[in-house]
Amino acid sequence: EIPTTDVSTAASTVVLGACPDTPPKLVGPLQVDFFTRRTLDEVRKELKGSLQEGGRYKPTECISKHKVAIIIPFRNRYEHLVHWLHYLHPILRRQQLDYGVYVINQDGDGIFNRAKLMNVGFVETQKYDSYECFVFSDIDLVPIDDRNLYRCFDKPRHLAVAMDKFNFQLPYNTYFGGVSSLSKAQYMRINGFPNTYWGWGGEDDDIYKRIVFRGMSISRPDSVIGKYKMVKHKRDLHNEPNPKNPDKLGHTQSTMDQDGINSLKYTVKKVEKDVLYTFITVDVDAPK
Ligand code: UDH
Repeated sequence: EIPTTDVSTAASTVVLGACPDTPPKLVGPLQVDFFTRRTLDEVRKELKGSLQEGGRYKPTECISKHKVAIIIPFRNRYEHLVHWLHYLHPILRRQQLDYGVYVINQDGDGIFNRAKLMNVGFVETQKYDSYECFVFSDIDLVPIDDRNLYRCFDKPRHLAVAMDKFNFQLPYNTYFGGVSSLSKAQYMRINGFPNTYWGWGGEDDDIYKRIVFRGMSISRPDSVIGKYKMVKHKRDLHNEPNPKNPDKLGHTQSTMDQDGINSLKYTVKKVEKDVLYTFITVDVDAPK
């Protein structure tokens, strides 16, 4: 006879408190290099124990106040993606965020549209969780100080303030490119980002103008904490500088109410959940 054991144990309830405002395990300046060759599989092995399917994480030691969707506009930058995942997941974990990583992949080989992909990310990520904060990051930018918090602030935030390629300075004062964060309310107040900046250039300045025209200003970390390394690369195919884009910037105030989250049209082609990220392929109706 097989002895029966009583497997019912008293439910142990562990009450978690809120995470502290300043995450206790941050280390400050980090070593970052892009010479080490890494494969996606190696990075998966490194990180999979701590992540949930779809590139999700939340702290087990406390309840995070910051539910953040990290949105990456993407096409054909797989090598950069591997570096980004290798460095960012541990940083975001130390920052005690409740977060998910969403790669918004432009389908086809039409002209690239960074800002439209970020709008798609804003809409699509809310189907996965009740995100209140959105961090928009280029795939080739890795912060070299983990005190640069990937969360939202009472003003729209520009995070990539001191990039190596700009000599660890802002290229100009109103620069809002690279990495930024906006709360849902801040984002809605500016009608999201423009959908009409095809090809390289201008869209980040348009976003900055939207913020100002809606009576907000931006916040930034200081230039020590806000340091970044960029993976060096050649200009991408189908993302040439578009000479029409700079001219559009003179009209942002009148176009921003018609061109944004309220006029966004796209089709999701495919969603793939990896342990490191959720990969969403979208048709943005790109001109050739
Ligand atoms: N992106 C892609 N694929 C593309 C184009 C852009 O994934 O084909 C994404 C990616 O997240 C990238 C971001 O969009 O980090 C911004 O891309 P960008 O080309 O506008 O900006 P970046 O600063 O390069 O990366 C500018 C051209 C650099 C030419 C350098 C020549 N030395």
